[in-house]
Amino acid sequence: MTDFFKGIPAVKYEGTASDNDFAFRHYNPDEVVMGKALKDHLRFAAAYWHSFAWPGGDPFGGQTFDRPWFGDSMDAARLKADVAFEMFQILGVPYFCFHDADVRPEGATFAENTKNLEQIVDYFGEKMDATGVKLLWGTANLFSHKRFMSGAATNPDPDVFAYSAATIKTCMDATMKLGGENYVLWGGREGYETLLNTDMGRERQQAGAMLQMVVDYKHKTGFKGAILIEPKPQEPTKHQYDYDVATVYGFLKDFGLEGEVQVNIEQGHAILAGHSFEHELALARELGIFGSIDMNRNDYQSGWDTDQFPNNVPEMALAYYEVLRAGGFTTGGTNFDAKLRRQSLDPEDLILAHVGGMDACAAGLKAAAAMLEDGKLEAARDARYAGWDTVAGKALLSSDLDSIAAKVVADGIDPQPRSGRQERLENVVNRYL
Ligand code: XLS
Ligand code: NI
Ligand code: NI
Repeated sequence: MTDFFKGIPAVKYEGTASDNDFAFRHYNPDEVVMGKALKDHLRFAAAYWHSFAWPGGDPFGGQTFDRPWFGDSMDAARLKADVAFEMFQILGVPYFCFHDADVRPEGATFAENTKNLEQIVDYFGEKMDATGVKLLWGTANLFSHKRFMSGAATNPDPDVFAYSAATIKTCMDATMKLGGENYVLWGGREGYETLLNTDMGRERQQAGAMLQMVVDYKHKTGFKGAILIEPKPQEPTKHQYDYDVATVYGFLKDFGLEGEVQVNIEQGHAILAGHSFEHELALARELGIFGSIDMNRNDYQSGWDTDQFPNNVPEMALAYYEVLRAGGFTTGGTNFDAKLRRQSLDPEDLILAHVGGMDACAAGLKAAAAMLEDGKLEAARDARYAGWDTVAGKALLSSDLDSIAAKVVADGIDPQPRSGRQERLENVVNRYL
């Protein structure tokens, strides 16, 4: 045991009457909702990078957090792992997620990076066996080091493509060794700053080739997890290629990979793309590529990826409504890709941020389940489209313009506008919150 979280108890469910900061009010892991325990619906994961690797900097100032594991040695990396697994246990999160660069010191060479990663993976393996904590997903950090400043797969320099492919291989190996349930590709700097120096056609082909190699490696190694792309419209590059769910789907179709790759949708990225989170979730469901979520929000005034812990229950209810309509998670889960505010210095801030996020998600999911089970919203939706379930409605879709035109005249078709009843439906939603 380290003494980082000294005095902080394991967080338990105490119900809404509790006055204890270190308690869940809504997240009762074993409570059964729609035939499934809450913990199996939500499949919470803590993100290693923001909680343990981020020093608290912003564009105007550097490190604010003093963590005993900050440093570039294997001893520091092991101490970081000790503390991380202590946090997972205090919270009772069943999963975690990591990038290679979060967990191992940067080596002088590629081979040294790989050796450092392998050592930490073994260390994680022991800790996972001892605690029962599992890996939701692994990923490669192909954006922080300066070698990736012009992209990874989409870099103008083939050597960077090679270095990136090799790094992805080591991270997929690490993920497989730890029984990870997914492998995520977020296009960190896969985008451009200016078209004046960018060959977009080549960069797209390079990204497609890299993704094909990832899928081939999955099949070659027998990895059972899902490959997930995480869309984001901008930041760090001015224009990211994986802009949103629709863009990713177009890309997958172009390279024939729509049956092989799904999406990890982040709440804040959806907002940056000018969508709501539920729009992105619903579209992914309809396209058959829904995989997992990063449940961290942005500040609505600032316009960049502030990665705050989620706390807006009405928003989460609408999001989990779409997740439940998709049939819930299979390999995916709810990852807190969220960081503390840089003034939140204390170890207990890290715990309480997750407690609040987990509780808000649980409250949102329960509200969503109640909305779905009551069926009022679905009944209203069905009624709105009922015409399409009639024989005449169905026949339209396989007809042709000539026949339809003749029918409109013969039957005297004269459509009458009907209310969309939006406010009524919004009122219904508020009854569950
Ligand atoms: C950054 C992304 C990143 C991915 C993992 O905005 O959200 O944290 O989730 O590389
Ligand atoms: Ni993000
Ligand atoms: Ni993310």
